[in-house]
Amino acid sequence: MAAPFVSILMGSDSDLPVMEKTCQILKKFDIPYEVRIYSAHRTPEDTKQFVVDAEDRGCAVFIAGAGLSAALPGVVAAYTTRPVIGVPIDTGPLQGVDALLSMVQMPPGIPVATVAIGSVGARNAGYLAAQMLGMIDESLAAKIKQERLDNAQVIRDKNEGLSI
Ligand code: RP5
Repeated sequence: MAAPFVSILMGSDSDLPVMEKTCQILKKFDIPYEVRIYSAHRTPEDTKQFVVDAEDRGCAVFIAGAGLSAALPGVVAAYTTRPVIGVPIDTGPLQGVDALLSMVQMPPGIPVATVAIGSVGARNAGYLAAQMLGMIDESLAAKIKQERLDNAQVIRDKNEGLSI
């Protein structure tokens, strides 16, 4: 059976600089992923077909980034029972607050695990997906734990180096 993978969707190629941060995290943990541009508003039928097909092919977690009136993660969540993580993109006059509220206010029964606006959220989307896959992959879970230990040591070392 093929390894479970993550499908990353974004509403526009203009979202790519932010969503690349998600890819970097998945790459670091050797998690297979695919990246596609699908818009809930501009290509609704294609979006539905992609989600249904990706689930059939073994997608374990969907990550969807979108800006403005960001319907994409919610639409993805409507067509799958796999976990969906939403990344609000910091674009437009409201700088992602509009996208954040669109994603976080899902109706009961159709959740979207919404992370922070922009690059920080995009990175955490990668970590969250990794932790989900870590539930069925012990070596992945061990890598994530080791990174936490390493990061804690970096803070301790910084304390040692403080000179004020
Ligand atoms: C959203 O509209 C996209 O996710 C993007 O954040 C925003 C602007 O899209 P473009 O006009 O740059 O294609 O649907």
